[in-house]
Amino acid sequence: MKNGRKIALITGISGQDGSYLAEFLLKKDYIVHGLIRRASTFNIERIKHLLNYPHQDEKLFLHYGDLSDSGSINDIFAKTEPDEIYNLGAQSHVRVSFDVPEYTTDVTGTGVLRMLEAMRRYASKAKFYQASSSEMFGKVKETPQNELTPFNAQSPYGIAKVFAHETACRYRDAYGLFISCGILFNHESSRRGENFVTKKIVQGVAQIKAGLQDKLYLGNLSAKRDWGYAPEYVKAMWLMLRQKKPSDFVIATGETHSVKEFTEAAFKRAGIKNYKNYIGIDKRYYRPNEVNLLCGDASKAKKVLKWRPKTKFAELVNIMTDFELENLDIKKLSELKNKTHV
Ligand code: NAP
Ligand code: G4F
Repeated sequence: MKNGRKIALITGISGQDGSYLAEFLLKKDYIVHGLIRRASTFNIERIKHLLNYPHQDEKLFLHYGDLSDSGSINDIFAKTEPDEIYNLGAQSHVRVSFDVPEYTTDVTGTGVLRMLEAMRRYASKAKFYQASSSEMFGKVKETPQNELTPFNAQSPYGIAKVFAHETACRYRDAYGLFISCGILFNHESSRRGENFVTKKIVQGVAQIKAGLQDKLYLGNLSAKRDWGYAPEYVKAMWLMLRQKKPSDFVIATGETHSVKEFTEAAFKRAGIKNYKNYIGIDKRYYRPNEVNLLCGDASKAKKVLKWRPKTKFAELVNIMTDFELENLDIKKLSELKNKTHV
């Protein structure tokens, strides 16, 4: 605490969830510290609007560090003295984790161990949120999946998240630390990374609508996901740290839809008929192991956290598609105004 205000430390603050969470906590008058990586371009597009929020000092601070580097993590803990830690940083792309398995294991798995060790040494009274994932359920053993469903991870990413999750739970038991894990199912928004399927689809649809692209190439269209809306999911993270006791919670909508359904709905929203004419399959986007079906049961979160998903599939597709259509490059659009697929 500083001057009666809570201090939060967020890893992954430059990502989709980190940006929404930072916004949410700043509105609640937290002092927010974020860990960012050095990149050749300044990688804070999603949070740059928060840097002077709300035009006062002492609100948002960014620190260079890396989940692969214990020294930087320890320094940030010692320097910032957080009350709440939200560990969202990860190499979070499942397909890419097959290309860089060792790196993914180090950042997404061992990185969590580094964070927990730092917490044990420098912030043992703090509360810790671990970003666990429905990808841990992998080839699912039951449907829908809840907090007791056995894990069966299929990717280096999923396996790293299982390691991270189990380590977080054991640190909670062994050292009496307040550590809660949110097992979040897929959640999307206009801030979603461009190489995740929902964002790729809506961007492709907008480009096709504008005549800037002929076809959208995808991988496995039959995979099914439980897709929710990211801003609602970061509130659940915060609610988990408001409880008397730490625990694990599934956060999901309880609905599952295929990639094909998402694609069809996005083309429909853009007013493009015969969507199949604009879709191509590229096997490069297939994974060595696929997770065919995810569908979450968030009953525990509904009961204990009083959390509920508000935005369901159809509305999510509309929000994401409308954003891309509204943000099309107007100049290019006017050059191409005679082309139409409607
Ligand atoms: P995201 O947009 O990919 O953001 C990942 C964040 O981690 C970025 O800020 C990234 O920094 C940072 N990061 C990557 N490697 C790092 C490293 N070596 N050291 C420090 N930071 C690093 O992911 P997201 O969708 O916001 O997801 C947030 C967390 O929830 C992740 O842990 C993800 O695995 C997990 N999760 C996500 C979902 C989902 O559907 N979105 C579902 C379940 C769990 P750069 O900006 O520099 O790349
Ligand atoms: O959008 P995706 O890449 O997300 P995925 O693999 O489900 O992972 C996301 O959700 C996890 C939670 O379950 C998070 F933990 C993780 O960090 C990440 O946020 O792919 C969704 C589905 C897959 O089945 C994939 O095979 O879409 C299929 N797909 C089909 N064509 C594609 C494509 N995925 C991508 N990225 N690109 C395609 O062209």
